[in-house]
Amino acid sequence: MNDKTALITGISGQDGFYLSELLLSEGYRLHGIRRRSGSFPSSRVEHRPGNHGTPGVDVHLHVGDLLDPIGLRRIISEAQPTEVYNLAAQSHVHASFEDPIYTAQVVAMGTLNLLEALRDYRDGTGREVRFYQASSSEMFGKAREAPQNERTPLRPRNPYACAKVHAFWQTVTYREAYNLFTCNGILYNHESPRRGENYVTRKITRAAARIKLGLQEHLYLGNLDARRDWGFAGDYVRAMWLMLRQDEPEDYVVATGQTHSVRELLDEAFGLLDLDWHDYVRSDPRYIRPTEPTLLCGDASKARTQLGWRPTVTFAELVRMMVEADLQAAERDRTLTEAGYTV
Ligand code: NAP
Ligand code: F7E
Repeated sequence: MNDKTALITGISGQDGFYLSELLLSEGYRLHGIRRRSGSFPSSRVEHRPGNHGTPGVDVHLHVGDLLDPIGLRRIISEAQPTEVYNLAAQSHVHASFEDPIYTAQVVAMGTLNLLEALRDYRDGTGREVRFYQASSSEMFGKAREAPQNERTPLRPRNPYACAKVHAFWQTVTYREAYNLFTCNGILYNHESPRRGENYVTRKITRAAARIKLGLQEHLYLGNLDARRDWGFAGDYVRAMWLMLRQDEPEDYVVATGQTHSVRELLDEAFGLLDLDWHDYVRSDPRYIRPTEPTLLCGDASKARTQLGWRPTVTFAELVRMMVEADLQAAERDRTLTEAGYTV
């Protein structure tokens, strides 16, 4: 594939940011889909290279929505992508209990809209397109074994995970039925300074920084005993890209293989700022979920051997990176607050 043109749905999200950086550094022409009502212009998209005509940087942002199949077809025929990365989703698990139908529409039907548009594009033009689907460890849900790998049965435990299971099997089906090059990356939690503020890692690192600078008094959390296999988003988008570089399309688990509890995350983040989290953290039952997965811990042996992928950032390094970024942001907020602005 000499003509490297990628289309990213969900480009304004965390992974969209890191994947854009990677693909631009690999010399891709880049097309991204952003929602009209979404976070644009915003710091999550606006700062990106190419938006303001940076010489030598080829990025085109399209207004679109996974729920608009006609718009998707128009964007695909304009972009003529050789690779499509489907990162768009209502990706918050707790929110999916509150908005199950919307979550299913975006995550399940949205993915199907995209696959159908790609199948017709390929059949109509004869151009091959490779497709990455952002599948999730949440699909393993009530797993009976840990660590999980590509052969572990899917037992989803929340509306988000059920919708991801639908999208997962559609991605497999389009590979087997229509000979499309489609891959599922079954990714475990991956975080970064660009993580949304309502996911537990970022909620904690941001609060720790703001408490340190006197901008916040308390932090309200749910289940502190929950454990996750947390890695760095910058590492994980590399695995996505590597999957589409293989001769055959397959599905891969991407994980660190190590888990930590929310308590350990608190120890690490507050400890970096010489704070004792017990003095600040309060329990709020609103953040407790109706169900939690059993132990989600990934076995990424296949990604290691076939893709040559491995994580480069440890849990402690990840938390440090996030705390440092949030401390800088909090310092900016404090300066603005002291100057009389509301932040
Ligand atoms: P994220 O930060 O929540 O980004 C999701 C993106 O999807 C945002 O850009 C959002 O746009 C966009 N979006 C939402 N609904 C849309 C719609 N109807 N049409 C078009 N775009 C829409 O998620 P992330 O952490 O980058 O994750 C990327 C993908 O990987 C998601 O599919 C997620 O479910 C999956 N995943 C994530 C993890 C993880 O730990 N991060 C693990 C496994 C799988 P707005 O900015 O307009 O809201
Ligand atoms: O929760 C517990 C919560 O919302 C992690 C998404 O990217 O990864 C993410 O889903 C744990 C849960 O991520 C709070 O109960 C306690 O056990 O950061 P989270 P998630 O649900 O694991 C998967 C792989 C995805 O695919 C998703 O798209 O932390 N927890 N107290 C809390 N969680 C939140 N959000 N807020 C709390 O106050």
